[in-house]
Amino acid sequence: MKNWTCGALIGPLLAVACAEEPVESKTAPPLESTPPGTTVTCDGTEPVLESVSLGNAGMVTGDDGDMPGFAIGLHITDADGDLHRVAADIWFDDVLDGAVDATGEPQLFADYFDTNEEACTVFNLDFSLAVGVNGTDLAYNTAYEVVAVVIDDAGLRSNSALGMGYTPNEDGSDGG
Ligand SMILES: [Ca+2]
Ligand SMILES: [Ca+2]
Repeated sequence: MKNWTCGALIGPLLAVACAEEPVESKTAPPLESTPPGTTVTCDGTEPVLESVSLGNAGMVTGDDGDMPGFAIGLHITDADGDLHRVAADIWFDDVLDGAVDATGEPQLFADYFDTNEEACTVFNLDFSLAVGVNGTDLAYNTAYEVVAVVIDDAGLRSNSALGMGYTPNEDGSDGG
């Protein structure tokens, strides 16, 4: 299992930066190494988004300085192990009805992130986006429903999954 945290800002200047959390790797043993320049195709199974969890990501730094971060955690599995590169589409709303309209363009697109793991060896991935809360695109201390779809290295899309949680307060303390 690998855990990754990415910072993201909603808005026209969307930026996503990721860092590996210092957790023990429990992924399967590496397969044969891949010659440089070779495009690897895994077995072509679709990723499965097991759950979406929301919480407080702590303070994140954006163009306007530090702001509280809304953590969107994605727990992903994929039988063909091609979670070594993943991307995600994310939609959200603040109407708590158990659904989010995900038919239009995603409000947040986490572009492909490379774990630098060997191709076809990442079967489980916890991927966390830290989204800056500025009080306008996302309100402080407000319950949101979030729907995400993840995309594996081959471009195959997962099921959509929904989570609900509170954005942090303006001072970064837990909302709710
Ligand atoms: Ca796959
Ligand atoms: Ca809703």
